[in-house]
Amino acid sequence: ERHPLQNKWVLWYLKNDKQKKWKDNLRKIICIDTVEEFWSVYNHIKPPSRISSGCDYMLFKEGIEPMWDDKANKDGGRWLLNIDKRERKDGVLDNVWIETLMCLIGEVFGDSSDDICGAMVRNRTKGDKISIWTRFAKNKEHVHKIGHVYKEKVQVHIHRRFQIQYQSHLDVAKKIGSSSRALFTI
Ligand code: M7G
Repeated sequence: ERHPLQNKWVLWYLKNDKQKKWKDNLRKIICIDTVEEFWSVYNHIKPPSRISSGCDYMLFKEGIEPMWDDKANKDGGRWLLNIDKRERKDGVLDNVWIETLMCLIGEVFGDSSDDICGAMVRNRTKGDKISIWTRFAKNKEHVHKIGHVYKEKVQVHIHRRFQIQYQSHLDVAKKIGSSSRALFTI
């Protein structure tokens, strides 16, 4: 029996090859449109804690590329969660990532779910990160709803006080990277 997901999702992988441009390191792995397919893919690939440093996984709605200049992302932003390196041994990164994937495919954001574009996880020596990308940074109501629901969901896995920050892709792209200004913090 097959249980279709409400949306079709594409899993992407970003390889860390510094010789190449960012976009040339991006690979589409597979399109996922049933619950069964989701678990078979999930069980088949390495968890984010075990991919090489500098690599990313992304899960985005079919038709949206996991980059700032896609038309669905250009006016959007991300809720960013920094995960402390010391939490690695407790499995926090992998647990929060699967929770994040469940939020996406489970469409837990109610009438704000349409504003979801996707999510990514970055394995970095300087500190791992997970982010949820939303369509319109100016759509405060949806941005807040998504942030609050998301924080509540991941809270279960993080045994410390933490905050998540919302940044527009425009600000991030203009860079000073992760230190770009946050529009909202919760
Ligand atoms: P990072 O250390 O993975 O994340 O660097 P941080 O900046 O949040 O700390 C991200 C880097 O990847 C950026 O500085 C860009 O060079 C590149 N990059 C990331 N994204 C999502 C894009 C994108 O959408 N387009 C392009 N051209 N580069 C990107």
